[in-house]
Amino acid sequence: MSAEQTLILVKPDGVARGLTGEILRRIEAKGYRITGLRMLTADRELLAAHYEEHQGKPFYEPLVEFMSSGPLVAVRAEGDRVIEGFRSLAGTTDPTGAAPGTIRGDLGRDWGLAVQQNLVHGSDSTLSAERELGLWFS
Ligand code: RTP
Ligand code: MG
Repeated sequence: MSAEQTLILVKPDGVARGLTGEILRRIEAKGYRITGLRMLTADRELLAAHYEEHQGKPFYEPLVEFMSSGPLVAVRAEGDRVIEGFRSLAGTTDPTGAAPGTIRGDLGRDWGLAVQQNLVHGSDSTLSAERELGLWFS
């Protein structure tokens, strides 16, 4: 049986702030294996597919704007229950409310910004992990 896989993104704020290493360190320290790594600047087409479920929402445009604003790092990570486990490492969407000890709680910012710059994305189900890994690691 192959281990579960998930798609993690270190968003442009994480790369710009020099937190890529710290975020990868937390993923590995937890015991997950990094099996794919890519740095790229995402175009609107890729982001439209990635954020399909959010199209039409008020934060969609600023989100795509932010996500295409600079390089990001796409990570394929593997491990037992890694999808749920990474969401837990990341903390809640809103960095102000995210628990200390989580990536967003310790390092994320959301004040004075058009959209939450919450450092990371993690797939939220096996179905979305499969879909998103296909987009970023085809
Ligand atoms: P992600 O997809 O990035 O792992 O984050 P998530 O599941 O916690 O959040 P989701 O609801 O999927 O939203 C995707 C990203 O959109 C931005 N967002 N801003 N009201 C807002 O300003 C708002 N809501 C969502 C965040 O960057 C969020 O991570
Ligand atoms: Mg999400």
